[in-house]
Amino acid sequence: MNSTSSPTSTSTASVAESERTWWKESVFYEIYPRSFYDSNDNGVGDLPGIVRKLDYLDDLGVDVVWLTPVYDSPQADFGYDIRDYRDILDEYGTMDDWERLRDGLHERDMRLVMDLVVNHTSDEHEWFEKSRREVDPYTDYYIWREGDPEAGSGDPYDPDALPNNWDSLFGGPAWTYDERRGEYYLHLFDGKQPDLNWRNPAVREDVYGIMRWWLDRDIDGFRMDVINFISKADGLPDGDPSAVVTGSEHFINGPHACEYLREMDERVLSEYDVVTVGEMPGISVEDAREYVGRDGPLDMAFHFEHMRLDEGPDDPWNFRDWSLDDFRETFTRWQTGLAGEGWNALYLNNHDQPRMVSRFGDEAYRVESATMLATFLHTLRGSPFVYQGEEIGMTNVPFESAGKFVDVETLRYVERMLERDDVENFEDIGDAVRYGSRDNARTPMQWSDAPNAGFTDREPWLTVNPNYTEVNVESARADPDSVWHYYRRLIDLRHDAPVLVYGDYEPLLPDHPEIYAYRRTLEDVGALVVLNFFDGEPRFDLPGSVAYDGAELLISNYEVERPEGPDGFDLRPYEARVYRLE
Ligand code: TEU
Repeated sequence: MNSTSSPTSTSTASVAESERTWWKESVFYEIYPRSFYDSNDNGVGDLPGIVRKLDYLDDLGVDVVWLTPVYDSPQADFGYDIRDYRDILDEYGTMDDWERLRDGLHERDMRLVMDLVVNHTSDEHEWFEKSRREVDPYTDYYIWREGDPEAGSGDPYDPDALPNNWDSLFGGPAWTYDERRGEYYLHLFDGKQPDLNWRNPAVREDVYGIMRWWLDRDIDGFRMDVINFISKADGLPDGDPSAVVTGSEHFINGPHACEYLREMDERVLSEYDVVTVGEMPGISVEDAREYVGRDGPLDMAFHFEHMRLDEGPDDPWNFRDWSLDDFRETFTRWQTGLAGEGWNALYLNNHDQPRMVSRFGDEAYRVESATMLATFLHTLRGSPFVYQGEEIGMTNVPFESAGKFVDVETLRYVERMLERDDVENFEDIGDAVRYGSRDNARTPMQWSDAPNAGFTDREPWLTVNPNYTEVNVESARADPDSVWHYYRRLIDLRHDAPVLVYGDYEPLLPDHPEIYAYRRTLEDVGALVVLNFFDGEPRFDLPGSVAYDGAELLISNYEVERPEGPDGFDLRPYEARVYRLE
């Protein structure tokens, strides 16, 4: 079904040497270790499991693996709550296993990026345990405030009692009262994830020490968790109560965030040839220029604007349809806004988001829409991030009941909603939860049609998607028309076509209701990308500005009969085509 021709390689000589770096030319692959592969049959994925799958990653052709947290942790937020930054969670293996993974990647010319989670720690981290007992130097390692636990009703969680009105991103107040210390501590996420006090230079010094410890173990970079949340506004003022997350204007891109990252760059990062990707909810293109622009401290940023397109303006769980106009406008703004300034980190899903096929594609056209979206991801200016399972077109999960969810954000939301008078039972919110829950992304990787999708021989820690009998690596690899083989071709194509990496981006047909088309240009080479985002069959009329004569089809997710008309062609549902233009 799919056709590819081999791209006539262009030289990269036309890209200024100063612009070229390995990470711009890399395809990244995100691994969520808990769900990747279980080597010791306890139902939980682990590091030796990843080691066994290294040839799989090599065959796929990806260049860099981003490993989400594998550190020692009580797993309240599955690793984003770290108890010891210099140790591996027992369930996942040992430092020796980690070294085998790193070496195995390096032997295959792949790189390893670790997750740096330093906006907060676990409440079981030694620093916090000492901080709550006011043991120096840890007393001010976290953000403690007195509040007024006796105020109002005498309930320490009476809104009048709390130090301010900020919300946690997982819902409920961002403050927890600690009986022992007699004060509240700030946590922008779960109560088991207290925020570090970045104003304290000793905290920053300790973070840099952790970074050096890993960098000296020869890693190739960091993905930095909510790194634009590390600075909180002076005096922690009340936030606008009408905001989706109250207080967020006082901690997203806070006053010293960039300054701390510059210090981190000077003190640590500048000494290593590594890549840094900041996860930055709530940043605009202008903010991104400060963080990742020419003089910015980091290399790339994950922004969230396209993740918000189907979320309600007041309640993110109140999902609505996204529109192609907004989608194209958002991507175009980021493509042009960072042109010549910075580099995009491109993604359509990750371990926190619904599966991209179920969100921006169509499960009824699973293969077509997965490959169309993949074509989009790999032909924009920036570095594509593939999330495990995306390469076989994994979808959202038909969770049977409320009891099947395990993610803290989802559970908190369900709890909160069930307290409301207008929600009688789970099924009243079931559709939203099934669509939006982070658990969709976290079900086990589907390796084969064996029981539990070949992920484990025991009961897995989270439900397996029942479609594993059809959607799995083994059958995808056996089928030349599968999503998996298309990803391989696309990754090869991007490696061989500098125009797809470095070329300028120019949207075509900016108002088309179904087609998203654009041109990439690098010196005298162009690429034309035409994507049908829906299940209709629109005609693509070639814009007059595009010199299509002699265009060569580089990749397409349908068989394309040549020659087509000189002024355009009809598209099939979710069809994607990329042409090379002279
Ligand atoms: O996510 C940050 C973040 O903004 C999430 O709250 C995200 O928007 C939300 O989950 C979407 O449903 C990072 C990590 O990727 C996430 O797994 C962690 O839970 C969070 O930080 C706290 O460390």
